[in-house]
Amino acid sequence: MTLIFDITPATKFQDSVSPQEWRATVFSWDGSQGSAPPINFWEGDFNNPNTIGVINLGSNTRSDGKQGINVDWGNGAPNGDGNRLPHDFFAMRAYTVADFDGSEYKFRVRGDDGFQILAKQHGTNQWFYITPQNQWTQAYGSHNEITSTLPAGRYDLHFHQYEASGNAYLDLSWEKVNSQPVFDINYTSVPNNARTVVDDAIRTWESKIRRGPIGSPVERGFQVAITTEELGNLIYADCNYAENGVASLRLDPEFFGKSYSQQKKIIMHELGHAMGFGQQRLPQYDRLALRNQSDGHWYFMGTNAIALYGGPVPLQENVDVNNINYRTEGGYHWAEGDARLRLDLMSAATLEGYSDSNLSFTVAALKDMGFDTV
Ligand SMILES: [Ca+2]
Ligand SMILES: [Ca+2]
Ligand SMILES: [Zn+2]
Repeated sequence: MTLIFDITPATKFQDSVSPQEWRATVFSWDGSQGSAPPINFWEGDFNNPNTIGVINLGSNTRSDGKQGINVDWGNGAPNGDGNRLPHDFFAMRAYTVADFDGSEYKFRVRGDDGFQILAKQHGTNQWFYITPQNQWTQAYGSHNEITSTLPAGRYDLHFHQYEASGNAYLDLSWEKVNSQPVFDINYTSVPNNARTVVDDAIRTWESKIRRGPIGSPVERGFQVAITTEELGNLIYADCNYAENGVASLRLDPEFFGKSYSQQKKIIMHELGHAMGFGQQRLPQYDRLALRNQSDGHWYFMGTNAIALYGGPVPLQENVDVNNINYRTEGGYHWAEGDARLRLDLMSAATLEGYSDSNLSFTVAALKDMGFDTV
């Protein structure tokens, strides 16, 4: 007699998956054809002849709270599902919904055996490659860290992964790169009645400056320590350059007798010094504030400021204040005698009320110094 085995072809299956979970289509691949499956192993998706089925890899929020996935199947099959899935020579194409806000994100990934990370923007269907396009990346030991800036929007964040033999795992996460605030204020002994105006001045500066000169101590933000101190007649405040990442802003008791608008201008002005305006110890300023050899006067020589002014921008040579020992001679304010510069924020006279329209020469100079201005 002949015994006939009725071989039932494996039935492809599709488990249900929500958008906040990882939907993975699992494929088999032929290990005799090479050490890794072809990069386009997934083409046709569910209709590919090597497709085994669609599984749910779980939430896209990991147990550590990060976005991504962290699975380790050891020697076993994905999800420990040895009834339906192989433990070697499989590959998968998985995706979940992810939102990005247009800023920098850091992706961290390690996997066994190889992987590819890519994202498809909803709406445009445009692809973005987090790891290099059309190739497998491997990182068995420490994580690969990749910084990527995707246009703001919603995406299907994909990973492809293959397993030859032995262990299989994938540890993938992404998070926003923390950018420090430009000003990180440390109120040491400043009275409460100055906090509102200080916060206001800082918010105003932060709306105009994204970051300091690359490589400078104020590139990615700095601290300002605020104290009150007797500074002398007609000196309302002073501030050094945040050379070591910390600036000391001192407020004279006279400061508190000024109007809100005057106080704001004074604080804005002193924070300009904290960032390096007029500070010869900041090379990005010092190289642009120069004494003209033929007329003996000081000028600011940055191209943006020159374009705005229509020539070298005159700097104040002597300021009628004393005991400012961290400045050196010449060139640390706009020339007060110049009608167009007199009201600008970084002229030495600061007793007018603050106005957003009196910032143009100062902002042009910061741009010349390498600040990323808005
Ligand atoms: Ca395995
Ligand atoms: Ca392996
Ligand atoms: Zn000043």
